[in-house]
Amino acid sequence: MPEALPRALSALLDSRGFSDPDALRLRLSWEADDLQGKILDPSAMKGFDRAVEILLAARERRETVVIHGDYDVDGMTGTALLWLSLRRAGVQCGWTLPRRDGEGYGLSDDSLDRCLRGEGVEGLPEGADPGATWVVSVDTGVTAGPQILRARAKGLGVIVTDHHLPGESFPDQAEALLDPHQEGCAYANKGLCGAGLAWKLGKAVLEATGAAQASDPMRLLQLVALGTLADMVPLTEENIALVRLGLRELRERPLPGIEELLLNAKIKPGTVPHGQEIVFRVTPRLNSAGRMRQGELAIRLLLSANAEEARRWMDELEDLNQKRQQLDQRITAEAMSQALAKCGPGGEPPQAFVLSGDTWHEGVSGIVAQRIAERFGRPVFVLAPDPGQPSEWRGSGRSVPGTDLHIALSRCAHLLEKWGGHAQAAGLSLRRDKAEEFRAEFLRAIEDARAGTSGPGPAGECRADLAEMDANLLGWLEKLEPWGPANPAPLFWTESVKIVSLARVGEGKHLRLSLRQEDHDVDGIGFGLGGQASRLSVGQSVRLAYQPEWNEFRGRRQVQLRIKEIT
Ligand SMILES: [Mn+2]
Repeated sequence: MPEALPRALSALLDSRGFSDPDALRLRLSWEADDLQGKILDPSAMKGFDRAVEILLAARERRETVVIHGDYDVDGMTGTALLWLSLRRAGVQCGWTLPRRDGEGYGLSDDSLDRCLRGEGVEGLPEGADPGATWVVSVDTGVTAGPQILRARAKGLGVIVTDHHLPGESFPDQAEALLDPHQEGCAYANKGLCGAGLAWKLGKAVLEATGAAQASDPMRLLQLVALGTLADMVPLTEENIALVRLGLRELRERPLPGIEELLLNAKIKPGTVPHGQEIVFRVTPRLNSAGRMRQGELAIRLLLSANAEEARRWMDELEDLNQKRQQLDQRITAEAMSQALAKCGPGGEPPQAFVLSGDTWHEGVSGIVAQRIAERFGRPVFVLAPDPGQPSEWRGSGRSVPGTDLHIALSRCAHLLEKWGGHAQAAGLSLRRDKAEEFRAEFLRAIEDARAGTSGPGPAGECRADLAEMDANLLGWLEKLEPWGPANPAPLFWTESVKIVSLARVGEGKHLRLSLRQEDHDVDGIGFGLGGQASRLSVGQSVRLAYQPEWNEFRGRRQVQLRIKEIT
């Protein structure tokens, strides 16, 4: 197979370090057998066997197990699939999410007490004692040591499944702690997301009870694919395999709720959706429920038993989604003007931004921070009032490539009530009277983090000719998907490209170009590049960095370039 690869693809894979023919073949494979071979044995994970043992014993003793999720897509898909698995394995279990008013995020004293009392727990079998003996967290819990200790004193055992980094140390108060990042954990895929971890736990319990054959855990990978893509975890080999298998399941055997979701997102039925379609059209619909702190809606949709039920939950989700879009627009505009006011006289941005508003909503902080970070190329925290804690801000942070938010936050830890996250995205709780101090300390930490990193050179990872951007290459590139962290969409570059025509489109924000290299013509679109029109002219020779893609217009399908940089 490798000899049939187009030159530009070989060069790309070479530059990414895949030159071994076997590794290459697997990297491009969507065959179920190849992909299943990439799924790692979970018993290498510290705490894993202990967690399975506890759940099997709880099943024997008919003790109530409550799955305690969290509000993002990863947490919600993980909660849904673990419930489906444990129920099929015969465990007496229900699920819950933190309550909207007052419980905060993750495992809290209030939410654990509520599990003990059996309040607000959905999905329990009829006649079951609603009060929990065990709580299994999904996608949360590594920062909840004190809460777990307190619950334990009241007779509630906690199994933590999480993939985040803790604030200071991992909670050894848990009966079992599963997090690939913890010290002494031999599990090789440190990029596994919360839903992936929950899936492995559910599958192991199903296998141990002999129910795996009948209940088909592979089908639930469709939920793991959503969680993995939405959480922006690095696309390691195992994660790529989980996503590809899950995307196939989405097409071949969608759950009723997923089918409704795909329909609503206008994904063509019967096709394997692209990762990008999932991230831009499918998961945001689930996310809106979580961000508005009504994640129950999303989970009920995912657990719908039939199309009729799924349609009902989908309608409610759509209403919520529209409310969220309105909030998003208003807060983005306000945050943008705050950010502009902090720029220097020549428009140069500060090292980082900490923006806040009393009428802002935590449900859109992350997306607003993302937009500001992209617009200015600087790390951003967006702070909104905490609905449960009037004296505190809740913040969502987004960073830019090369600047580690987690390290910067760790330097501010003494000012924060709660914090956690990754290099590129993080969250925090902060007392209002500490906000100014935090702002100053955070800017200093970011300044130090950025010192010594040189400015970016010209963009592009692989040189190519425009003539190479053809249907054959695009077909091969699809096989390399999904794109995301650690497997970015390839950026090609070409020199000596002549501008044949150029026009500003979309109220002047974007740039549409006709381009020529030797006798090869191709169209290009540069989103957000409208401002560069004034320094470009027809006939000029430029260097381009771009991603090739399909453009469908009036039934005609042709290759176009999505232009990222013109120099
Ligand atoms: Mn997660």
